Amino acid sequence: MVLTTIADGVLDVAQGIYDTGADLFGDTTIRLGVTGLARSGKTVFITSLVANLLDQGRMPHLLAASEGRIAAAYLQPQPDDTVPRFDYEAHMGALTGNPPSWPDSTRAVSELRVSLRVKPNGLLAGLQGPRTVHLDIIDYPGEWLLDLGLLDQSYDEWSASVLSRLEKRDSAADFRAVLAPVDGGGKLDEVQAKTLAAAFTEYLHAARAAGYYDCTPGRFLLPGDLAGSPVLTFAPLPPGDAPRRSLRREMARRFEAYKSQVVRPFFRDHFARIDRQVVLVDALGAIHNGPAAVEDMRAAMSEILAAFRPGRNAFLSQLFRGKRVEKILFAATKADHLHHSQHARLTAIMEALTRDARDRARFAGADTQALALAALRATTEETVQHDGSPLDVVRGTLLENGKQAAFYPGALPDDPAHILSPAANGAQDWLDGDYKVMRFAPAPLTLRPGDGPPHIRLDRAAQFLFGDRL
Ligand SMILES: Nc1nc2c(ncn2[C@@H]2O[C@H](COP(=O)(O)OP(=O)(O)OP(=O)(O)O)[C@@H](O)[C@H]2O)c(=O)[nH]1
Ligand SMILES: [Mg+2]
Repeated sequence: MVLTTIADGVLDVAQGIYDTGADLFGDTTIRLGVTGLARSGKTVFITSLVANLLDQGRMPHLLAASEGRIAAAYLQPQPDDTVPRFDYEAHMGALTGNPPSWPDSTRAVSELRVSLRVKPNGLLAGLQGPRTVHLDIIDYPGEWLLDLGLLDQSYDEWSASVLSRLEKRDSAADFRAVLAPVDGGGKLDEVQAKTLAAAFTEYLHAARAAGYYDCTPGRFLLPGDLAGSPVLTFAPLPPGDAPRRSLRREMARRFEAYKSQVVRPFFRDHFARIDRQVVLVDALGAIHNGPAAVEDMRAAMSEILAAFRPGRNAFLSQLFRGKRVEKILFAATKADHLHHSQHARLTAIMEALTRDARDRARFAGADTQALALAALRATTEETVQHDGSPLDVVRGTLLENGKQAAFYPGALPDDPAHILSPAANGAQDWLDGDYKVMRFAPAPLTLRPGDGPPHIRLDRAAQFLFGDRL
């Protein structure tokens, strides 16, 4: 009797440890996913977050840091041997170089482990020594999440939806011309298949450059080591017969191979193991590109976020088996382009942009928050006189010519509906004027010992994402 009670108790403790992600040595592991569409700021976010965890002088809102409980922070070999390491040193080297530059664009998934020795707080403070918390940060392109939608579609369904979308797009003119004479029921010709796939890939690049986000299959844009392989050598075809050895039959087969050999493994090996997630959004960039870009981004965001509702998809539900992403942060990046007097408006736009998706994620039990941040602050704020009245501007070094400039991007509306409604209604231009963006170079850094790079609200993001586990 006594024995079983004790044994059960031991099991309970073991189960409790398992639930908090701790292993038998008492170490806790948190897997933090960082995603967002291309150029949304993932690499800069991770680099600055890691630098600010190694030196916590600028992290007052990360409670464990401000309470002085982080005894040590260091980089360690990551646990996954087959995933490329996030090249922290090279990215940090670029940001702190002379002159500083932005890190190169990254094309695939990568991972980094930061380990923290954390002293307990509260009642346990005097009784226990420090614990180790491993933060495994995984950088992956948001475009890969868009591929989840492919799993529910047959090749014909996918073709029909892609072809109807690209009918109206100028960026697809070349692909339409290549496609027009093709007979999908005819015999497979590898040269023709390649030509079609290449023209389709070019269209996807052009569409993305034009501000569209619905550019799947994601690996066509970011092929990595799959470039040129059959899983990436297909394109949509109009409906019709698909006899044996026909082009259409082979395209459909490759589409299925893409799903089973590219999409599913990503979700299984990376996505399903994430505990906490930050989704980065270059909302200012989209606003600058106009209403169509905002609406398109909103649609892409809600597609992306569908991946966080495992119930929607049989394959995902099976992968997650009741486990869930516990917290999701939606962050508008590059907020240093705006004077802080406008940050609340940017946050409100971010909240509105992701409202649908956030309501559903909350329903699935995840804790969500929206925030405007700058992972690396490249500007300073000032107030200038303009036409006799004060104007809040930011000042920085322009990327294009290295000159100093004061910049006023336009006033974001108090009510996010003024951005989202014209976008949803297909407006061509903003009614109330233009929103500009400028690209600033990173500012030269002279860091005091103990300080990481300057940022805006990165500490609040960290507190929301994993502060509760430190
Ligand atoms: N001013 C400012 N610009 C930023 C900030 N973060 C990113 N940027 C700009 O956005 C660009 C893209 O940032 P990255 O971190 O490389 O974006 P990414 O999402 O990793 O991009 P890909 O790897 O190409 O998908 C940078 O080159 C900068 O110009 C920031 O905090 N402040
Ligand atoms: Mg990157």
